[in-house]
Amino acid sequence: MLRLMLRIRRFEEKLAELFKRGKLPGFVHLYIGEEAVAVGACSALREDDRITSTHRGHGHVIAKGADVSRMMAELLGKEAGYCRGKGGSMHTVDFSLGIMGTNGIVGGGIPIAVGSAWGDRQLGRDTVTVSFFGDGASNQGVFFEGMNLAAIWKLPVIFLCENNGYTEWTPTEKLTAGRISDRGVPFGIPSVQVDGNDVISVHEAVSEAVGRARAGEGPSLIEARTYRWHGHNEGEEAFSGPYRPEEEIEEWKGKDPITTFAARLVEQGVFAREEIERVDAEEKERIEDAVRFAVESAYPDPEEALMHLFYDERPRLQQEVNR
Ligand SMILES: Cc1ncc(C[n+]2csc(CCOP(=O)(O)OP(=O)(O)O)c2C)c(N)n1
Repeated sequence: MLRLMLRIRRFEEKLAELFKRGKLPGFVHLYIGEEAVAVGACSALREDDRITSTHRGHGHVIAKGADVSRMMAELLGKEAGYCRGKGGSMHTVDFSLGIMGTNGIVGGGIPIAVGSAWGDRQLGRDTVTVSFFGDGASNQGVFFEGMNLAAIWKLPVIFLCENNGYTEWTPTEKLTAGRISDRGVPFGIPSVQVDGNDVISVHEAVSEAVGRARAGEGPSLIEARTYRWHGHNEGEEAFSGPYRPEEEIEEWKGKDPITTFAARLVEQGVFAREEIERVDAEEKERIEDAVRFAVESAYPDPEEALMHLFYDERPRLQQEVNR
């Protein structure tokens, strides 16, 4: 868990650096500060379980097993990337790892997750789908429509809201009434709020929800309270102006999910401080390798600009239905 959180942190720090140097095309939304949610959740899943992700999705896909070299290649627009460099940050997909895609449409992953869970049910699979989404997305109609269908059909789906306190540049309490975790209650969906900076709390809540989903007991809603250290997107200061008090940012940095978990592991004698430093050094090296791989990879052929835009799963699905 610690290694994966460090991998996400170092990957994203590198993206921030590349963005500042003008080396990264397009927008990126960094996940730094929220790593415990993705890692706590995905560590409760099997490889054949699925996730749907968001515009702030690098952490989710790394936690679900994505290779950082292929991700870096995708972000740099190279052919060796997950979508041959044609998708970028908000379209990273690998169905073989159960990654149903990062998604630039706020709330867009929710109906995909419900559909995925319905499909699994129809095909008699015991897989579970986790839908990550933000507090802003919890105000979208598809969230309520998705919860309704998942509840009446008892679908194996987990709605995992990452409440990081802001929807773009607006504080959550100015947009969002009541507690997000209460929103599952009218649908009869077991709902909890957890400390999203505590990887173990997230892991335990998701494990419980997974157990219910696999047992045919239907959906769950988890609201994980956390905070993003960086802006809504990199470079936002060009147009956003200051909108968060410095003390607030500093207070949340004091609750860093990585340093607090590392300190706990050292205190409990699970790892020595030097071992953690070694793991961190390995992850930094992995990210340097990823950048080298991506920089050296080729751009896709312009002649292929309109190819590979749709994934056709029908032949494989047909085989499964025939079985
Ligand atoms: C349907 C839709 N509406 C608006 C936007 C513009 N937009 C992009 S990110 C964002 C805020 C999302 O906030 P939240 O769901 O809390 O996620 P966070 O950025 O905090 O992780 C908005 C409004 C969009 N991409 N899609």
